[in-house]
Amino acid sequence: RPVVTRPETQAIDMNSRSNTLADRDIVPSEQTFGFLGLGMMGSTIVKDLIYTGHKVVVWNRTIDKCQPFVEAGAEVKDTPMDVVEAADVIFCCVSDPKGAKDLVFGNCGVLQLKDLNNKAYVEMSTIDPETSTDIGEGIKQCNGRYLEAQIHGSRQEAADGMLIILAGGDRSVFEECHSCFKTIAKNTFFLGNVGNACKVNLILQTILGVSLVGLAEALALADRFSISLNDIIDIFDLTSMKSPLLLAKGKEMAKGDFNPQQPLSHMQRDLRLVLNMAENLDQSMPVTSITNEVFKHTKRLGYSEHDSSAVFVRSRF
Ligand code: NA7
Repeated sequence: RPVVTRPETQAIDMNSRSNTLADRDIVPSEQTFGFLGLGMMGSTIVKDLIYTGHKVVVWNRTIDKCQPFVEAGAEVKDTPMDVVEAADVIFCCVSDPKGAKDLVFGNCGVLQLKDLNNKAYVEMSTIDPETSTDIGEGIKQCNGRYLEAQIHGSRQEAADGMLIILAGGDRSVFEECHSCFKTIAKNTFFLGNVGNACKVNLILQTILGVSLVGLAEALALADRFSISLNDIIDIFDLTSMKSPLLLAKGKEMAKGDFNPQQPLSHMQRDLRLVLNMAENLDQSMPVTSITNEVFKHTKRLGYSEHDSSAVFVRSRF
């Protein structure tokens, strides 16, 4: 079993700006925006929201991560509940459905406030439709408005302001977030009821996961034949199969560079959520099931925090 080193944590460069921002002509909303969760995605998003003139109040479980945002002009609060009190619209962007629910229903969570007074809660963490429905109902029962706004894209696409926003729920919240979405995304879709955006996001993740495992297996076979992976990628680039993502991921596999753009643990979480969704519908998804097993095994080999392209390591065994 190889010794696996954790990928280096990339520090957020508070001074970097996506090239696209200058062309977008953003007029910031005058509302106060709360932000819960300053991981890689959350940090990148908040940095750009501050830069484009939005008033932002932040909270993160590991409080140290808030410091650069204080220096950049954000206010920091001690609990999620405090953020909700201080903001009109509150975004949440944490790792998984459990974390997303904890922030709403847990101690010092959003619903401790009892009356949300028509404030808006926007869930950006990748979650399943059932979790989103539960969160949305909790928020509505406390007189709040709810929007699921799933962010589709890699960490680099977030840094470039090139995410795709998939939204469902309260349309008035969607409109109120216009200047924020315009800051961070190249496209924004309103898909109707709560749950729809989560479904679409997870369907897109299914395509991604299955494609990566196919690519990894094919490149591993080439490697066994001692065929240059760079040659395969160059030829692939000339075919009608080529896609920017598969080319980029193929190059990462060839180099063994698994800098986490789409962490492998997130990909496996998404496949698990997809399979749970399918289970409830008796929908057969044999290829996705096997894909999930491949990602699970790669996690066990120590590649949780690497990029999803690290599935190549497992395929080579
Ligand atoms: P990261 O960089 O792994 O960051 C995860 C964030 O989630 C980070 O702020 C964590 O806080 C936070 N987190 C995780 N679990 C919890 C719980 N239980 N309670 C509170 N906060 C929590 O992920 P990304 O930023 O790349 O991605 C975030 C989401 O965007 C994810 O759903 C993607 O699919 C889309 P910490 O700093 O560890 O204290």
